[in-house]
Amino acid sequence: MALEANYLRVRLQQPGPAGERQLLCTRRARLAYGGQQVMVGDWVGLDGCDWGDGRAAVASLEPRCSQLQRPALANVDQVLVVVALAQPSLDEELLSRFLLSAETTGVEVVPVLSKADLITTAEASSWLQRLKCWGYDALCISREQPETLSLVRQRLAGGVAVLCGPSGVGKSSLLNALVPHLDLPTAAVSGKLQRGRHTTRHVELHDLPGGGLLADSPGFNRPELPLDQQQLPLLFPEIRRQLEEGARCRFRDCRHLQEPGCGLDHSWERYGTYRSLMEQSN
Ligand SMILES: Nc1nc2c(ncn2[C@@H]2O[C@H](COP(=O)(O)OP(=O)(O)OP(=O)(O)O)[C@@H](O)[C@H]2O)c(=O)[nH]1
Ligand SMILES: [Mg+2]
Ligand SMILES: [Zn+2]
Repeated sequence: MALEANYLRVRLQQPGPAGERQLLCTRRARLAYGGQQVMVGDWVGLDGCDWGDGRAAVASLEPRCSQLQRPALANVDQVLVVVALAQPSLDEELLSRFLLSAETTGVEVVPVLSKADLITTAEASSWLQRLKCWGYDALCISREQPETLSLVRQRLAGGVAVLCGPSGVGKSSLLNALVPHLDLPTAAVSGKLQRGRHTTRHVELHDLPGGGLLADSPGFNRPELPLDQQQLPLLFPEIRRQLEEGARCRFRDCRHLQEPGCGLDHSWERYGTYRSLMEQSN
């Protein structure tokens, strides 16, 4: 669940003899000799359980189904890309950049548009519609509208998810609203740059009442994108969808730019973004 100084806080798959849910664990030396670094989100095997003290040792590490670098988190099922609809106002170039960066994880990406209370319902639906065309089933949320939070709960039930996005968009506020008694620090968006203050610093998984685990992450303002011509097309759901539906190009290494016999439709909103990223890449 979390790394705390020299300890790992491990949640038990089944509660202990006195109903214990978590143990504070050290690492067995052989883990380190095997070159294995335990990450938050890892499934681990324990030994030496001392129920009286609530202590144990991590003795083994299960293979991962996914691994994120930033934040460092294993076995994530969904990356929630949170951007604010207002304060700071939604910049589509930045949203796209966060989505593409999240897509590099290979994990399902869910855009979450926050602070919906600050704009009209019509504006919010038009954003949802637009994201639908990009290939995303996005969520609109607001702390002031509890029904929007239940949609998030439903979407997260069961899996492991992480909140990513710029600073000040309300990631920690969302987690506080979803988890009873949680009181993560949040900070007002300040100054004329309309940026948050990077309030969140460490990675930790939180149990959601409806099932599932959710981690917060510190916001950052502009993720770097991989400029790899092989990988870039697959970061766009618009392209993936066409290929899944059977679109074929004459050349196997078609970059979907000006090649003869390109079988993709190029008339989608973010095609210009795609083209300029491909042109900058190698
Ligand atoms: N109007 C409105 N404001 C919100 C909402 N959610 C959060 N805020 C405000 O947005 C500001 C930033 O919230 P945080 O939760 O600290 O943002 P964060 O994304 O965790 O920021 P970092 O930790 O810096 O990455 C705070 O002033 C919150 O009160 C919302 O639904 N509506
Ligand atoms: Mg935060
Ligand atoms: Zn093509």
